[in-house]
This record gives sequence, structure tokens and C-alpha cells, in this order.
Amino acid sequence: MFDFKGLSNAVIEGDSDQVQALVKEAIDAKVDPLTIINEGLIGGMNIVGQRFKVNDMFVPEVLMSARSMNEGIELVKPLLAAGEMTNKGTVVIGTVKGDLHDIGKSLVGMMLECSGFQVIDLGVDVSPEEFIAAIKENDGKVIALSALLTTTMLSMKSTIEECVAQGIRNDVKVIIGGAPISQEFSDQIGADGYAGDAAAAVELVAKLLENTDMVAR
Ligand code: B1M
Repeated sequence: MFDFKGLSNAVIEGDSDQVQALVKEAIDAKVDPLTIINEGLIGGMNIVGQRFKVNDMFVPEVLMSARSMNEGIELVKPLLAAGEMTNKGTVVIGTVKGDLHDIGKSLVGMMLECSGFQVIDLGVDVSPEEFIAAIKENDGKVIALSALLTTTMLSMKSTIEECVAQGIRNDVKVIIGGAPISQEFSDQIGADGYAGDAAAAVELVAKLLENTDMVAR
């Protein structure tokens, strides 16, 4: 039985060497790659989040934890299916304006890529105009918006409104996600769907592009 608690603790301590050693051990023991990410790496980051909230951890420590988690994810990445060579559709992803959190967004992007979608990652602090410019430029069919702050959630609504204003709302699907986001909020702002985690985001994109003429563009 692999020691997920040890891996989570290494993330909490921001001990990159230990994270990498334990991830390699898990890979050698043929532990399912998604379980390594969800139980070990994200499990640790969730505890970091709780400690950050009660001022038991501070920004530099949180960043060390995030870095060590990312280094672990990099080792697991090649195992998450090679991805299909054909493009199942182009997804433009980013964290919305005013928001600098990119760990979850990058995870979603990586999983989409591994599942055969072409992913254009615009990074963080992305304005509605930048999302739409990228969709037009790349003939993309899905805008994937991530937000971690309650104060930036409304930028998701602005992005949808900008799609309407620029006359492309019927040509794109907009999906949203991030810790403060819910299905209720998605319905409220008129998004096409909400996903609670990276695996659900892949399923959602596949479902939204199913039976449409939007694929492989
Ligand atoms: Co920030 N931060 N942070 N932070 N930070 C939160 C989000 C917070 C909940 C912490 C807390 O108080 N408990 C809180 C928000 C409170 C609120 O709005 N209600 C908070 C705050 C307040 C802040 C600052 C304002 C702090 C300050 O400066 N006073 C500041 C804001 C900066 C800014 O953005 N303008 C800030 C800064 C930072 C750091 C820079 C230190 C760092 C970010 C580093 C980075 O991303 N490169 C950071 C971190 C790391 C966190 C916590 C601790 C962890 C977030 C994370 O990466 N989780 C976070 C606490 C928490 O969430 N528990 C917190 C791991 C990641 C894998 O999960 O991102 O949720 P997550 O992604 C998941 C799902 O949500 C989903 O899939 C992912 C995988 O399962 N998902 C999607 C995400 N995007 C999706 C998109 C989809 C579908 C699913 O479709 C498109």
C-alpha cells in the first residue's frame, strides 16, 4: 500500500526532493497516475489551503508547496495517456481577470491535452477580450474559465456577455470551474457547464462537443 499521507506531508512541507522521490516510488509501484495526483499531491495542497485560511501558513510557504506539487505533477504527466494525435477540438483556457491562481487551471488544461483536445493556455489574469481574441485566432470551440476568488467570479459573467456582444455566443461553449464555483452559479450566468475537477472538465468538454459540428477544428 503506497504511503499517500507521506506524499501529502511532503507537499505541505514544500519538500520538492521528497515529493519527487515519493512520486517516483508510486510510479514504480504502478499506482494509478490520477490517484497519485488526487490523493497524494492535491490532498496535500488541500491541507495547505486550510492552513492558509487560518493563518497557519503564509504566502512563501504556500508557494513552496505549490511548486513541489507541480514538480510531482510533471513526473506523472507523461503517464496520463499519450493523448490522441487527432485534435478533438480546440479549447482556450485561462484564469479570469484579476485572478492569479493557476494550479487547478493548468491541471485542467493538461488533462484536456492528454485526452486529445488542442489546448491554448492563456495563463492568468485574462480579460474577456483576450479570451475572445484567442478563440477567433485559433478557431476554438470551447472557452474554459477558471476562478479561485469570489471577487473574480464575476469576470466569468463578463466574458459570456462579451461573447454575446461580439456575436460569437452561439459558436462557442463556455465552461467554468474553480473552488468557489458551483452548478448554480453556472446556471445563473448562462455558462454551458460547470466541472468540479479536472476529470469532470474533460468529460464535460467531450459531452458538449458531442453531436455538434464543432469538433476537429
Ligand atoms: Co490564494 N486564495 N490568494 N493563493 N489560494 C485561495 C483560493 C483561498 C480560498 C484561500 C483561503 O482563504 N482559504 C482564498 C480565496 C477566498 C475567497 O475568495 N473566497 C485565497 C486568497 C484570499 C488569496 C489572496 C487574495 C491572498 C492575499 O494576497 N491576501 C491572493 C490573491 C491573488 C490573486 O489571485 N489576485 C492569493 C494568492 C495565492 C498564492 C499566490 C499564494 C497561491 C497561488 C499560486 C498559484 O496558483 N500559482 C495561492 C494558493 C495556492 C491558494 C490555495 C491555498 C490553493 C489553490 C490551489 O492551487 N489548489 C487556495 C485555497 C484552496 O483552494 N483550498 C487559495 C489546488 C488546485 C489543484 O485546486 O485550484 O481548486 P483548484 O482546482 C481544482 C478545481 O477547483 C477544479 O479542478 C482543479 C483540479 O481538481 N478547477 C476547474 C479549477 N479550475 C477549473 C476550471 C474548469 C473546471 C474545473 O473548467 C474551466
